[in-house]
Amino acid sequence: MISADTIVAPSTPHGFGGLAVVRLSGNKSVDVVKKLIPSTVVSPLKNRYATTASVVAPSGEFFDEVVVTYFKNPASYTGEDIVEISCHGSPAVVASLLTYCVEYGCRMAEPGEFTRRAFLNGKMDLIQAESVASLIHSRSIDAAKLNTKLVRGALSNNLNLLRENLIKALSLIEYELDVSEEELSFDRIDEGRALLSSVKTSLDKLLFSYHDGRVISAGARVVITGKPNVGKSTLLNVLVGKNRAITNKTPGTTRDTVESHSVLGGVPVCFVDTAGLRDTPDPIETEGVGRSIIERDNADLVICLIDGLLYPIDNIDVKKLTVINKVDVLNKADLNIFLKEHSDVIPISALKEKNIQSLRGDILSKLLNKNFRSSDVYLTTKRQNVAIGTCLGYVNQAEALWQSSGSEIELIAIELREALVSLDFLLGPTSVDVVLDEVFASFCVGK
Ligand SMILES: Nc1nc2c(ncn2[C@@H]2O[C@H](COP(=O)(O)OP(=O)(O)O)[C@@H](O)[C@H]2O)c(=O)[nH]1
Ligand SMILES: [Mg+2]
Repeated sequence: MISADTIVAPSTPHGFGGLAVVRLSGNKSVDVVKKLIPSTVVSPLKNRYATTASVVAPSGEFFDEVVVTYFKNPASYTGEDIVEISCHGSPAVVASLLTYCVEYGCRMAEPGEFTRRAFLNGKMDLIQAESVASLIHSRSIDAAKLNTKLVRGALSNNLNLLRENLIKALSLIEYELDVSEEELSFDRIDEGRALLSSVKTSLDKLLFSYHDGRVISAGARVVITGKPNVGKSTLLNVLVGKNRAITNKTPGTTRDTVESHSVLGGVPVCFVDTAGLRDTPDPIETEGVGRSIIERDNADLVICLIDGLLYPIDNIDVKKLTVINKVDVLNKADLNIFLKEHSDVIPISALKEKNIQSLRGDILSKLLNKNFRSSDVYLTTKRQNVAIGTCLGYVNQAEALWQSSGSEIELIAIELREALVSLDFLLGPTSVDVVLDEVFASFCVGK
């Protein structure tokens, strides 16, 4: 499918740099470039060659010395004719170049439109397309590696295998419905059951992978809460390795939430410092406390910080990581007694940076499952998780029906078709009938 419009957009971020890349895609790309770079009329762009050339402004004036690379359709990212122009990296140069392209017949691209076209032209499926976006936004090398794997089709291949097994199971049923007058034979019952059970195992494994996949790919929000003056802001600063939040012995110093990014064992973490939780007549601080509560409720992990000078403490919540601060100024004997009674509490000194490395390890083990292996394939988005969950629901129903009498085989077919539709949300639609025709082609005539 080739779109009517030829689109243009900067492919590099806004700002000053050595180079900026402006990309065109569509069947008018080469014509637009001919107007922009008159020398390409005489010596046409060569497919997959980078050429140094001069851009001339519509006024006829020399504009910029650029490098143009042409990717002829269909062997390009979008499947259409693409021209990439590397110009000098000033936002003013980029803006003018875009204006000229529009003047010569391009339209400014919508967000994600290049990748959308790549999908529509069969260059990638939906998982690959959304992983391109996640790859671009990766905040750690592990996140980038995971998303690269998905862009290259690791999850799609996995799901295509599942799809094939579902279609095989469906073909057994369809065969019974179309051809056979008998009830499902025992061989076919066993074969179908085995297929469904293997599909179920794989779907379960994928669903389980979502938690870690999301945390690695999108990152985690770790919120530091506690009463005023316990050392939350000091802890934020030490965890992110910079003096981000103001710390002071005056209680109620932090009012707004303060965020700072860091990478912890491959997981991109956004640490959030919050206003200390207390009742206060100050309306600004009260607003801060309200924000703390919202942050706490939306966190992937809450670090509940307590002040060692103020214990005994109350309400240790097992779902949080409870950390006792200021151990540098605590009586050692008292602290040891306390830790014996509260073995889950992690002792630190944010100020003296004591036990911080071990706290980082504890945070990481709360964020990721124990058996996380970066070599495995993971679901990374909610959309994938929902589609796989839906698919599993239908497979479970199909399996339950499969156990009961042969008279209900039409119902099994309905469930299996629905299961396949839920995979279409990830892989793009494949007509089940087309695939079934293929499956039936392998059956002998008369069988
Ligand atoms: N002795 C000691 N003082 C600390 C420690 N952590 C923070 N403080 C001090 O406690 C006070 C309050 O710290 P701050 O980080 O602003 O607390 P917040 O109100 O919870 O954000 C400051 O004077 C810090 O220097 C620690 O580990 N040991
Ligand atoms: Mg603070």
